Amino acid sequence: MKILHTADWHLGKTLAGYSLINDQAFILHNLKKLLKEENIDILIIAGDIYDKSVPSIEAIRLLDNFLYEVTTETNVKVLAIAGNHDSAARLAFGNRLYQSQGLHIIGEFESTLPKLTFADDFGSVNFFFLPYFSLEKAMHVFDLKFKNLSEAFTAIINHNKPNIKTNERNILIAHGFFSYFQQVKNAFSELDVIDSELPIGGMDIIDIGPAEFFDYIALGHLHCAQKVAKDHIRYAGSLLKYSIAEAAQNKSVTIIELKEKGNLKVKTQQLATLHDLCVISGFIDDITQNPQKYVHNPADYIFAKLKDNNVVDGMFRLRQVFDNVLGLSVAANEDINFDAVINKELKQDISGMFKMFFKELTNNKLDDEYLTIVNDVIKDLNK
Ligand SMILES: [Mn+2]
Repeated sequence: MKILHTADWHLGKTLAGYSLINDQAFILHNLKKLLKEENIDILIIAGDIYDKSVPSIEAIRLLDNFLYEVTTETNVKVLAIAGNHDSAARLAFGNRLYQSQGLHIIGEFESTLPKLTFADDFGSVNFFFLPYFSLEKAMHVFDLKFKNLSEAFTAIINHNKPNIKTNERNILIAHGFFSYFQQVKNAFSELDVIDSELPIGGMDIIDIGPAEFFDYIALGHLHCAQKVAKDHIRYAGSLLKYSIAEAAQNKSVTIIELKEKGNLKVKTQQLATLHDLCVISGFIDDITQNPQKYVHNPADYIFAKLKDNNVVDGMFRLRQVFDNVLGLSVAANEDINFDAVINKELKQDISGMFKMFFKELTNNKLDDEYLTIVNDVIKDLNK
């Protein structure tokens, strides 16, 4: 059985005012081609399918078309869960009807995880659906108090264990911030730290340990493709680069080839995109005179880290050479040591703080005439 694992599509997302809908349509078209080329049996979408709980019409149309084409043109079964960006109830609309078409969308979290079984030459493969859940939701569903999400997740796994045939192949689809606490514990054991001092068990991070017996865990939420300590526990990463911080990441989908129990092959595959997202660094004059030196496709999404200290019309000048400029930063602001500034500010009076604030915003000194006005205002306020 061949499974393609993706997550975090964030359909309908905008980036600095630019709609990414054409980029998303382009990459979904390529994903559909890949499903056919690779003879994929199962497509997993591990949550955050939409960017907003009430998605845009364009985003709904794009998903509707994609799902229609995949389920009618191929034999691929689509298995999807809701992420924290999705509205569980809205995403699940029609799901009982769609199941007969090979489309399984699980929106709402339930204590007994919905299970779906497919067979191949090696026997049964069971898929378990764990959509995004909050601590409150887990406590409500179980009618129990949990200290954190990790405790709730352990309860979910223990509750479902009797339904899991461990001699068969089992796959968990989940959305959340998972980590492997045992690895952290091992790293700290050398430092002679007692359990209660470990920097783990935070409210939001969930220990995947109790679920490691699954043959594969298809995760969504973190946008960088990665394994979680073990090769069979993986984040597929987002479909596209969705923030400037993701500019250096290689986006991919994950393909899993399941053979007999205990035998699986995992690989990642990149998909062609309409535009790349690039962070470039240089002086404004050089960038605008030699744009090809910085970006090979002028239509890419560009964020410019300018080495100049002060640029008045930077965005205007960048937009004359690049189609899609997301923003810029200037060297003067880059170099500010904010901790030092804050500590210094705390020791200053209000007019001193205002002088620094003014300098930070404008890169100019507040002249005496204005300073007198500011001081008068402060005096008035103090009365
Ligand atoms: Mn998420």
